[in-house]
Amino acid sequence: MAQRGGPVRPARRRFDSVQLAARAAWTLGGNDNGTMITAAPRLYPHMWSWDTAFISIGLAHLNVDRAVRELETLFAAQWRDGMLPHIVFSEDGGYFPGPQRWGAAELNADAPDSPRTSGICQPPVHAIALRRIVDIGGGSPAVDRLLTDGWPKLYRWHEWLVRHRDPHGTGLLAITHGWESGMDNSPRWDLPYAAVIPGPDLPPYERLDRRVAAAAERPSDAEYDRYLWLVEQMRKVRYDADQVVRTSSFLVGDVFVTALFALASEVLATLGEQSGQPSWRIRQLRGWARRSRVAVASAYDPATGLARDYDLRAGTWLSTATLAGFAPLLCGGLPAADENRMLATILGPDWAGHPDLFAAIPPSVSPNDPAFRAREYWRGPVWPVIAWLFGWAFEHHGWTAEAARLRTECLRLVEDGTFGEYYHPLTGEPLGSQQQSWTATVALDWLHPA
Ligand code: 2M8
Repeated sequence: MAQRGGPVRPARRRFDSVQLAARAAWTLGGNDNGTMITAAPRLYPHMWSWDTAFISIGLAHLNVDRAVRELETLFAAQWRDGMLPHIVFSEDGGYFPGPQRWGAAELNADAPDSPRTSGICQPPVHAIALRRIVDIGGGSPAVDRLLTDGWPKLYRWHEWLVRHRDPHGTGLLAITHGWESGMDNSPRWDLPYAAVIPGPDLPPYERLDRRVAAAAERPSDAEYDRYLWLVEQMRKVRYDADQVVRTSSFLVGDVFVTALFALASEVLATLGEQSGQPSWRIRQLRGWARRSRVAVASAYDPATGLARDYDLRAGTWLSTATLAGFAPLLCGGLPAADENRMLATILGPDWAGHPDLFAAIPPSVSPNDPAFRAREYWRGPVWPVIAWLFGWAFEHHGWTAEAARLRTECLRLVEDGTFGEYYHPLTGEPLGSQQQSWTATVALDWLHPA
Protein backbone atom coordinates (compact mmCIF):
# COMPACT_ATOMS: atom_id res chain seq x y z
CA MET A 1 0.00 0.00 0.00
CA ALA A 2 1.44 3.39 -0.93
CA GLN A 3 1.66 5.83 1.97
CA ARG A 4 0.88 9.39 0.99
CA GLY A 5 4.26 11.02 0.38
CA GLY A 6 6.03 8.11 2.06
CA PRO A 7 7.69 4.88 1.01
CA VAL A 8 5.78 2.15 -0.84
CA ARG A 9 5.07 -0.64 1.59
CA PRO A 10 4.44 -4.20 0.42
CA ALA A 11 1.49 -6.02 1.99
CA ARG A 12 2.52 -8.02 5.05
CA ARG A 13 0.95 -10.81 7.04
CA ARG A 14 0.19 -10.23 10.69
CA PHE A 15 0.24 -13.03 13.22
CA ASP A 16 -1.25 -12.66 16.68
CA SER A 17 1.01 -13.28 19.65
CA VAL A 18 0.15 -16.98 20.03
CA GLN A 19 0.73 -17.66 16.34
CA LEU A 20 3.90 -15.60 16.36
CA ALA A 21 5.33 -17.51 19.34
CA ALA A 22 4.45 -20.79 17.63
CA ARG A 23 6.19 -19.68 14.44
CA ALA A 24 9.25 -18.60 16.40
CA ALA A 25 9.40 -22.00 18.14
CA TRP A 26 8.95 -23.72 14.77
CA THR A 27 11.76 -21.63 13.30
CA LEU A 28 14.14 -22.62 16.09
CA GLY A 29 13.13 -26.26 15.73
CA GLY A 30 13.86 -26.05 12.01
CA ASN A 31 17.31 -24.57 12.66
CA ASP A 32 18.19 -27.25 15.23
CA ASN A 33 20.62 -29.67 13.57
CA GLY A 34 20.71 -31.98 16.57
CA THR A 35 23.92 -30.52 17.99
CA MET A 36 23.25 -26.81 17.86
CA ILE A 37 20.69 -24.26 16.73
CA THR A 38 22.30 -22.70 13.71
CA ALA A 39 22.14 -18.95 13.16
CA ALA A 40 20.01 -19.38 10.03
CA PRO A 41 19.09 -22.30 7.79
CA ARG A 42 20.96 -21.53 4.58
CA LEU A 43 23.16 -18.48 4.97
CA TYR A 44 24.61 -19.38 8.39
CA PRO A 45 24.50 -23.17 8.99
CA HIS A 46 26.75 -22.98 12.10
CA MET A 47 26.80 -21.50 15.59
CA TRP A 48 27.77 -17.83 15.95
CA SER A 49 28.90 -16.67 19.36
CA TRP A 50 26.64 -13.70 20.01
CA ASP A 51 23.74 -15.20 18.05
CA THR A 52 23.86 -18.12 20.48
CA ALA A 53 23.59 -15.81 23.46
CA PHE A 54 20.38 -14.33 22.02
CA ILE A 55 19.15 -17.76 20.92
CA SER A 56 19.51 -19.13 24.43
CA ILE A 57 17.33 -16.30 25.78
CA GLY A 58 14.44 -17.20 23.49
CA LEU A 59 14.92 -20.90 24.10
CA ALA A 60 14.61 -20.35 27.85
CA HIS A 61 10.94 -19.47 27.26
CA LEU A 62 10.39 -22.80 25.50
CA ASN A 63 12.66 -25.21 27.33
CA VAL A 64 15.18 -23.98 29.83
CA ASP A 65 17.26 -27.18 29.66
CA ARG A 66 17.69 -26.64 25.93
CA ALA A 67 18.70 -23.01 26.52
CA VAL A 68 21.36 -24.12 28.96
CA ARG A 69 22.62 -26.79 26.57
CA GLU A 70 22.98 -24.24 23.81
CA LEU A 71 25.29 -22.07 25.88
CA GLU A 72 27.15 -25.19 27.04
CA THR A 73 27.74 -26.13 23.40
CA LEU A 74 29.30 -22.72 22.81
CA PHE A 75 31.37 -22.94 25.99
CA ALA A 76 32.66 -26.37 24.93
CA ALA A 77 34.36 -24.61 22.02
CA GLN A 78 36.07 -22.02 24.23
CA TRP A 79 39.76 -21.76 23.45
CA ARG A 80 42.16 -22.90 26.17
CA ASP A 81 43.28 -19.31 26.65
CA GLY A 82 39.67 -18.20 27.35
CA MET A 83 38.55 -16.75 23.99
CA LEU A 84 35.00 -17.58 22.95
CA PRO A 85 35.30 -18.05 19.19
CA HIS A 86 32.99 -16.23 16.81
CA ILE A 87 31.95 -19.36 14.91
CA VAL A 88 31.59 -22.95 16.14
CA PHE A 89 31.33 -25.02 12.99
CA SER A 90 28.78 -27.78 12.54
CA GLU A 91 29.47 -30.70 10.22
CA ASP A 92 27.60 -28.89 7.44
CA GLY A 93 29.51 -27.03 4.78
CA GLY A 94 27.80 -24.19 3.01
CA TYR A 95 29.56 -21.21 4.56
CA PHE A 96 32.70 -19.40 3.57
CA PRO A 97 35.20 -19.00 5.19
CA GLY A 98 34.83 -22.49 6.69
CA PRO A 99 37.12 -24.32 9.13
CA GLN A 100 39.76 -25.15 6.50
CA ARG A 101 40.22 -21.57 5.45
CA TRP A 102 40.50 -20.44 9.08
CA GLY A 103 42.83 -23.32 9.99
CA ALA A 104 42.57 -22.33 13.66
CA ALA A 105 43.16 -25.78 15.16
CA GLU A 106 46.10 -26.45 12.84
CA LEU A 107 47.79 -23.17 13.70
CA ASN A 108 47.06 -22.53 17.36
CA ALA A 109 47.36 -25.03 20.21
CA ASP A 110 44.72 -23.17 22.24
CA ALA A 111 42.02 -23.79 19.64
CA PRO A 112 39.99 -26.97 20.10
CA ASP A 113 40.37 -29.72 17.49
CA SER A 114 36.74 -30.55 17.88
CA PRO A 115 34.46 -28.75 17.35
CA ARG A 116 36.25 -26.64 14.74
CA THR A 117 36.11 -22.89 15.25
CA SER A 118 37.05 -19.62 13.59
CA GLY A 119 40.01 -17.62 14.97
CA ILE A 120 38.36 -14.37 16.13
CA CYS A 121 35.64 -13.42 18.62
CA GLN A 122 32.35 -11.48 18.80
CA PRO A 123 30.71 -9.02 21.23
CA PRO A 124 30.57 -10.27 24.86
CA VAL A 125 26.81 -10.38 25.42
CA HIS A 126 26.79 -13.85 27.00
CA ALA A 127 26.53 -12.76 30.63
CA ILE A 128 23.39 -10.82 29.70
CA ALA A 129 21.96 -14.05 28.29
CA LEU A 130 22.88 -15.90 31.47
CA ARG A 131 21.09 -13.20 33.50
CA ARG A 132 17.97 -13.55 31.36
CA ILE A 133 18.02 -17.35 31.59
CA VAL A 134 18.35 -17.17 35.38
CA ASP A 135 15.45 -14.71 35.47
CA ILE A 136 13.28 -16.98 33.33
CA GLY A 137 14.26 -20.43 34.59
CA GLY A 138 15.99 -19.85 37.92
CA GLY A 139 15.74 -22.75 40.35
CA SER A 140 15.96 -25.43 37.68
CA PRO A 141 18.90 -27.86 38.09
CA ALA A 142 20.14 -27.01 34.58
CA VAL A 143 20.31 -23.31 35.39
CA ASP A 144 22.11 -24.06 38.66
CA ARG A 145 24.61 -26.11 36.66
CA LEU A 146 25.06 -23.26 34.21
CA LEU A 147 25.71 -20.83 37.04
CA THR A 148 28.22 -23.15 38.69
CA ASP A 149 30.09 -24.35 35.59
CA GLY A 150 29.37 -21.59 33.08
CA TRP A 151 30.11 -18.59 35.29
CA PRO A 152 33.88 -19.35 35.56
CA LYS A 153 34.01 -19.80 31.78
CA LEU A 154 32.45 -16.40 31.26
CA TYR A 155 34.84 -14.92 33.78
CA ARG A 156 37.77 -16.35 31.78
CA TRP A 157 36.27 -14.94 28.58
CA HIS A 158 36.08 -11.46 30.10
CA GLU A 159 39.60 -11.87 31.48
CA TRP A 160 40.83 -12.79 27.99
CA LEU A 161 39.35 -9.58 26.60
CA VAL A 162 41.05 -7.49 29.27
CA ARG A 163 44.36 -9.28 28.85
CA HIS A 164 44.53 -9.23 25.06
CA ARG A 165 42.19 -6.53 23.81
CA ASP A 166 42.96 -3.49 25.91
CA PRO A 167 46.26 -2.52 24.29
CA HIS A 168 46.47 0.92 25.93
CA GLY A 169 45.12 -0.19 29.30
CA THR A 170 42.34 2.40 29.11
CA GLY A 171 39.38 0.03 29.16
CA LEU A 172 38.56 0.70 25.47
CA LEU A 173 38.50 -2.79 23.94
CA ALA A 174 39.96 -3.32 20.50
CA ILE A 175 38.71 -5.43 17.63
CA THR A 176 41.05 -6.83 14.99
CA HIS A 177 38.41 -7.49 12.32
CA GLY A 178 35.07 -5.87 11.47
CA TRP A 179 33.47 -9.30 12.01
CA GLU A 180 34.42 -9.02 15.68
CA SER A 181 32.10 -6.05 16.04
CA GLY A 182 29.18 -8.11 14.73
CA MET A 183 28.40 -5.10 12.48
CA ASP A 184 30.55 -6.33 9.63
CA ASN A 185 30.36 -3.61 6.97
CA SER A 186 29.06 -0.75 9.07
CA PRO A 187 30.24 2.63 7.77
CA ARG A 188 32.02 2.86 11.16
CA TRP A 189 34.75 0.73 9.61
CA ASP A 190 35.09 2.39 6.20
CA LEU A 191 38.13 4.47 7.15
CA PRO A 192 40.08 1.73 8.96
CA TYR A 193 39.25 -0.71 6.16
CA ALA A 194 40.55 1.76 3.57
CA ALA A 195 43.98 1.14 5.09
CA VAL A 196 43.66 -2.64 4.70
CA ILE A 197 45.30 -3.41 1.37
CA PRO A 198 44.93 -7.04 0.31
CA GLY A 199 48.26 -8.47 -0.86
CA PRO A 200 48.83 -10.37 -4.11
CA ASP A 201 49.17 -13.56 -2.06
CA LEU A 202 45.49 -13.48 -0.97
CA PRO A 203 44.44 -17.05 -1.84
CA PRO A 204 41.48 -17.24 -4.23
CA TYR A 205 38.06 -17.94 -2.79
CA GLU A 206 34.45 -18.27 -3.75
CA ARG A 207 31.75 -16.44 -1.83
CA LEU A 208 28.89 -18.71 -0.85
CA ASP A 209 26.71 -16.02 0.77
CA ARG A 210 25.81 -14.67 -2.66
CA ARG A 211 24.16 -17.96 -3.58
CA VAL A 212 21.71 -17.49 -0.76
CA ALA A 213 21.23 -13.76 -0.21
CA ALA A 214 20.73 -10.87 -2.63
CA ALA A 215 24.04 -9.23 -3.58
CA ALA A 216 22.61 -5.77 -2.87
CA GLU A 217 21.99 -6.79 0.74
CA ARG A 218 25.46 -8.20 1.40
CA PRO A 219 28.96 -6.65 1.64
CA SER A 220 30.75 -5.99 -1.68
CA ASP A 221 33.57 -8.09 -3.16
CA ALA A 222 36.10 -5.37 -2.31
CA GLU A 223 34.94 -5.55 1.30
CA TYR A 224 35.24 -9.34 1.28
CA ASP A 225 38.80 -9.17 -0.06
CA ARG A 226 39.71 -7.09 2.96
CA TYR A 227 37.90 -9.43 5.36
CA LEU A 228 39.83 -12.39 3.94
CA TRP A 229 43.10 -10.51 3.90
CA LEU A 230 42.82 -9.87 7.63
CA VAL A 231 42.28 -13.61 8.14
CA GLU A 232 45.48 -14.22 6.12
CA GLN A 233 47.37 -11.80 8.37
CA MET A 234 46.13 -13.64 11.45
CA ARG A 235 47.06 -17.01 9.98
CA LYS A 236 50.62 -15.71 9.48
CA VAL A 237 50.96 -15.18 13.25
CA ARG A 238 49.10 -18.42 14.01
CA TYR A 239 46.29 -16.52 15.77
CA ASP A 240 48.60 -15.62 18.64
CA ALA A 241 46.35 -13.12 20.43
CA ASP A 242 48.99 -10.48 21.17
CA GLN A 243 50.72 -10.81 17.82
CA VAL A 244 47.41 -10.34 16.05
CA VAL A 245 46.96 -7.06 17.92
CA ARG A 246 50.52 -6.05 16.99
CA THR A 247 50.32 -6.97 13.31
CA SER A 248 46.73 -6.77 12.04
CA SER A 249 46.30 -3.83 9.69
CA PHE A 250 42.86 -3.29 11.28
CA LEU A 251 42.84 -2.37 14.98
CA VAL A 252 39.99 -0.27 16.32
CA GLY A 253 38.82 0.56 19.83
CA ASP A 254 35.15 -0.43 19.47
CA VAL A 255 32.92 1.70 21.67
CA PHE A 256 29.89 -0.58 21.27
CA VAL A 257 31.80 -3.74 22.21
CA THR A 258 33.33 -1.85 25.12
CA ALA A 259 29.90 -0.74 26.37
CA LEU A 260 28.58 -4.29 26.11
CA PHE A 261 31.63 -5.51 27.99
CA ALA A 262 31.07 -2.97 30.77
CA LEU A 263 27.40 -3.90 31.04
CA ALA A 264 28.06 -7.66 30.86
CA SER A 265 30.89 -7.48 33.42
CA GLU A 266 28.58 -5.73 35.87
CA VAL A 267 25.87 -8.34 35.22
CA LEU A 268 28.36 -11.18 35.63
CA ALA A 269 29.58 -9.72 38.91
CA THR A 270 26.04 -9.64 40.29
CA LEU A 271 25.38 -13.20 39.14
CA GLY A 272 28.65 -14.19 40.79
CA GLU A 273 27.52 -12.69 44.09
CA GLN A 274 24.25 -14.54 43.89
CA SER A 275 25.97 -17.86 43.20
CA GLY A 276 28.81 -17.66 45.69
CA GLN A 277 31.72 -17.06 43.29
CA PRO A 278 35.06 -15.86 44.74
CA SER A 279 34.79 -12.27 45.92
CA TRP A 280 38.11 -11.22 44.36
CA ARG A 281 36.81 -12.19 40.94
CA ILE A 282 33.64 -10.21 41.54
CA ARG A 283 35.67 -7.16 42.57
CA GLN A 284 37.82 -7.58 39.49
CA LEU A 285 34.78 -7.72 37.20
CA ARG A 286 33.39 -4.54 38.73
CA GLY A 287 36.77 -2.87 38.28
CA TRP A 288 36.84 -3.84 34.60
CA ALA A 289 33.27 -2.61 34.20
CA ARG A 290 34.16 0.72 35.78
CA ARG A 291 37.21 1.24 33.61
CA SER A 292 35.36 0.39 30.40
CA ARG A 293 32.46 2.66 31.36
CA VAL A 294 34.93 5.51 31.76
CA ALA A 295 36.42 4.64 28.36
CA VAL A 296 32.97 4.74 26.76
CA ALA A 297 32.19 8.08 28.40
CA SER A 298 35.56 9.45 27.23
CA ALA A 299 34.62 8.54 23.66
CA TYR A 300 31.62 10.87 23.85
CA ASP A 301 31.83 13.75 21.40
CA PRO A 302 29.90 16.83 22.59
CA ALA A 303 29.89 18.17 19.03
CA THR A 304 27.72 15.31 17.73
CA GLY A 305 26.22 14.03 20.96
CA LEU A 306 27.41 10.49 20.04
CA ALA A 307 30.28 8.27 21.19
CA ARG A 308 33.11 7.47 18.80
CA ASP A 309 35.32 4.53 17.95
CA TYR A 310 39.08 4.99 17.95
CA ASP A 311 41.33 3.87 15.10
CA LEU A 312 44.35 2.57 16.99
CA ARG A 313 46.42 2.19 13.81
CA ALA A 314 45.83 5.73 12.54
CA GLY A 315 45.63 7.25 16.03
CA THR A 316 42.37 9.05 15.18
CA TRP A 317 38.80 9.15 16.45
CA LEU A 318 36.16 7.81 14.08
CA SER A 319 33.11 10.05 14.15
CA THR A 320 30.90 8.26 11.61
CA ALA A 321 27.37 8.53 12.99
CA THR A 322 25.77 5.10 13.43
CA LEU A 323 23.58 3.40 16.00
CA ALA A 324 26.77 2.28 17.78
CA GLY A 325 27.31 5.89 18.81
CA PHE A 326 24.57 5.40 21.41
CA ALA A 327 26.75 2.88 23.25
CA PRO A 328 26.79 4.94 26.48
CA LEU A 329 23.06 4.31 26.82
CA LEU A 330 23.88 0.61 27.25
CA CYS A 331 26.38 0.88 30.06
CA GLY A 332 25.84 4.29 31.67
CA GLY A 333 28.64 6.54 32.81
CA LEU A 334 27.79 9.82 31.05
CA PRO A 335 26.88 12.95 33.01
CA ALA A 336 23.08 13.16 33.31
CA ALA A 337 22.72 16.10 30.90
CA ASP A 338 24.65 14.32 28.13
CA GLU A 339 22.80 11.08 28.77
CA ASN A 340 19.40 12.80 28.56
CA ARG A 341 20.43 14.50 25.35
CA MET A 342 21.51 11.16 23.92
CA LEU A 343 18.25 9.48 24.92
CA ALA A 344 16.30 12.30 23.30
CA THR A 345 18.40 11.92 20.13
CA ILE A 346 17.89 8.17 19.76
CA LEU A 347 14.13 8.65 20.19
CA GLY A 348 14.05 11.79 18.05
CA PRO A 349 13.46 12.49 14.34
CA ASP A 350 16.93 11.47 13.15
CA TRP A 351 16.56 7.97 14.61
CA ALA A 352 13.61 6.06 16.13
CA GLY A 353 11.31 9.04 15.68
CA HIS A 354 12.00 9.51 11.97
CA PRO A 355 8.57 10.06 10.37
CA ASP A 356 9.16 7.68 7.43
CA LEU A 357 10.05 4.63 9.52
CA PHE A 358 7.82 1.57 9.36
CA ALA A 359 8.22 1.13 13.13
CA ALA A 360 9.75 3.47 15.69
CA ILE A 361 13.01 1.54 16.08
CA PRO A 362 16.44 3.12 15.59
CA PRO A 363 18.01 1.84 12.35
CA SER A 364 21.72 1.05 11.97
CA VAL A 365 22.27 4.40 10.18
CA SER A 366 19.97 7.43 10.32
CA PRO A 367 17.71 7.86 7.26
CA ASN A 368 18.77 11.52 7.34
CA ASP A 369 22.42 10.60 6.81
CA PRO A 370 23.70 10.75 3.20
CA ALA A 371 25.44 7.39 3.88
CA PHE A 372 22.07 5.70 4.65
CA ARG A 373 21.39 2.60 2.49
CA ALA A 374 18.01 1.13 3.35
CA ARG A 375 18.73 -2.47 2.24
CA GLU A 376 22.47 -2.73 2.62
CA TYR A 377 23.25 -4.93 5.58
CA TRP A 378 24.75 -2.83 8.42
CA ARG A 379 24.44 0.45 6.45
CA GLY A 380 20.83 1.33 7.22
CA PRO A 381 18.51 -1.59 7.98
CA VAL A 382 16.92 -2.25 11.36
CA TRP A 383 18.42 -5.11 13.38
CA PRO A 384 15.94 -6.49 15.93
CA VAL A 385 18.70 -7.88 18.18
CA ILE A 386 20.34 -4.49 18.54
CA ALA A 387 16.96 -3.01 19.43
CA TRP A 388 16.59 -5.80 22.01
CA LEU A 389 19.89 -4.78 23.61
CA PHE A 390 18.81 -1.16 23.88
CA GLY A 391 15.40 -2.23 25.23
CA TRP A 392 17.01 -4.44 27.87
CA ALA A 393 19.40 -1.68 28.90
CA PHE A 394 16.58 0.92 29.01
CA GLU A 395 14.55 -1.37 31.26
CA HIS A 396 17.47 -1.83 33.63
CA HIS A 397 18.20 1.86 33.62
CA GLY A 398 14.66 2.57 34.74
CA TRP A 399 13.52 4.01 31.40
CA THR A 400 10.59 1.62 31.47
CA ALA A 401 8.21 3.61 29.26
CA GLU A 402 10.88 3.87 26.54
CA ALA A 403 11.66 0.15 26.87
CA ALA A 404 7.95 -0.75 26.60
CA ARG A 405 7.51 1.43 23.51
CA LEU A 406 10.51 -0.17 21.83
CA ARG A 407 9.14 -3.62 22.59
CA THR A 408 5.73 -2.77 21.08
CA GLU A 409 7.34 -1.33 17.96
CA CYS A 410 9.68 -4.30 17.59
CA LEU A 411 6.80 -6.72 17.83
CA ARG A 412 5.04 -4.74 15.11
CA LEU A 413 8.13 -5.15 12.94
CA VAL A 414 8.45 -8.91 13.39
CA GLU A 415 4.75 -9.83 13.51
CA ASP A 416 4.91 -10.89 9.84
CA GLY A 417 6.55 -14.07 11.18
CA THR A 418 9.38 -14.25 8.62
CA PHE A 419 12.07 -13.49 11.25
CA GLY A 420 14.25 -11.63 8.81
CA GLU A 421 17.90 -11.21 9.64
CA TYR A 422 17.27 -7.46 9.34
CA TYR A 423 14.49 -5.24 7.98
CA HIS A 424 14.05 -2.36 5.59
CA PRO A 425 13.51 0.49 8.05
CA LEU A 426 11.03 2.37 5.87
CA THR A 427 8.89 -0.48 4.54
CA GLY A 428 9.36 -3.27 7.10
CA GLU A 429 10.41 -5.68 4.36
CA PRO A 430 12.45 -8.58 5.80
CA LEU A 431 15.95 -8.68 4.30
CA GLY A 432 18.99 -10.93 4.27
CA SER A 433 18.30 -14.37 5.62
CA GLN A 434 14.81 -15.50 6.64
CA GLN A 435 14.06 -17.68 9.68
CA GLN A 436 17.05 -16.13 11.39
CA SER A 437 17.26 -17.72 14.83
CA TRP A 438 18.18 -14.62 16.81
CA THR A 439 15.24 -12.66 15.42
CA ALA A 440 12.85 -15.47 16.35
CA THR A 441 14.27 -15.61 19.86
CA VAL A 442 14.15 -11.91 20.61
CA ALA A 443 10.54 -12.02 19.38
CA LEU A 444 9.88 -14.78 21.92
CA ASP A 445 11.40 -12.66 24.65
CA TRP A 446 9.33 -9.62 23.66
CA LEU A 447 6.24 -11.85 23.75
CA HIS A 448 7.09 -12.87 27.33
CA PRO A 449 8.15 -9.64 29.06
CA ALA A 450 9.38 -9.45 32.69
C1 2M8 B 1 26.92 -11.67 10.19
O1 2M8 B 1 28.30 -11.97 10.13
C2 2M8 B 1 28.85 -13.05 9.37
C3 2M8 B 1 30.33 -13.08 9.66
O2 2M8 B 1 30.57 -13.31 11.01
C4 2M8 B 1 28.62 -12.94 7.88
O3 2M8 B 1 28.15 -11.91 7.40
O4 2M8 B 1 28.93 -13.90 7.18
C5 2M8 B 1 26.76 -10.53 11.21
O5 2M8 B 1 25.49 -9.95 11.15
C6 2M8 B 1 27.05 -11.05 12.62
O6 2M8 B 1 26.77 -10.06 13.56
C7 2M8 B 1 26.22 -12.29 12.91
O7 2M8 B 1 26.61 -12.82 14.15
C8 2M8 B 1 26.36 -13.36 11.81
C9 2M8 B 1 25.40 -14.55 11.98
O8 2M8 B 1 24.08 -14.08 12.19
O9 2M8 B 1 26.12 -12.79 10.52
